[in-house]
Amino acid sequence: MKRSVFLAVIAMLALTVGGQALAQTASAYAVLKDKDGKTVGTATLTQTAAGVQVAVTAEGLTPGAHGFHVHAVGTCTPPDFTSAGGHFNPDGKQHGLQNPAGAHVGDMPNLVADAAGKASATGVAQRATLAAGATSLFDADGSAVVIHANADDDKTDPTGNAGGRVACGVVTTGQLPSSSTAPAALPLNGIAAAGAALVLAALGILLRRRRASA
Ligand SMILES: [Cu+2]
Ligand SMILES: [Zn+2]
Repeated sequence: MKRSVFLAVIAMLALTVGGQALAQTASAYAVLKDKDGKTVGTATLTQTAAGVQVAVTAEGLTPGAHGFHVHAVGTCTPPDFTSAGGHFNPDGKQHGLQNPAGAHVGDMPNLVADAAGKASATGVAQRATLAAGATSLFDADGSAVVIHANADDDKTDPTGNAGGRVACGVVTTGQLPSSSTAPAALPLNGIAAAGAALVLAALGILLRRRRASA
């Protein structure tokens, strides 16, 4: 029986440590607020081979295209959100996905709002990482996700002529809190699956030992 308690403790430790590591490196989120502090959207950030995928849903936008970027500083001070700095640009390139001298790591395709002002899209901040490194979104001053008033022309350095900033959210490590409107969190399923596998393995060892001693 002592052994089973020991195994259970090991399994719980593995789950706790594994879960925290996943939450710190594999995913992040941002709650997007407008100049009045009202939540107008959320973004879920996931590490991929190409960079950091940013899945955003937002509402209350003017219909049409809106510039959408990762900005260099994780500070969103209303009403103009200039505190978030310029586009995240650790490589020292020019702005624009269509600029031959581009692009910023934080550049992503326009977010397009429907007639009701709702938008959802998935962009990738190319070469960005949630882990440590030269292109980490978790550098010393953090980073922010910003939605602009106008369309990004994908060419004009350094802003794409996307106009003012209408929503801003600080990139935060971990899972989107359940209090905000959250899409299904896949990494949590991964943690649950790893936990189930560990418990099954522990049970298997126990059964084998019982059989051997019987
Ligand atoms: Cu921007
Ligand atoms: Zn840019």
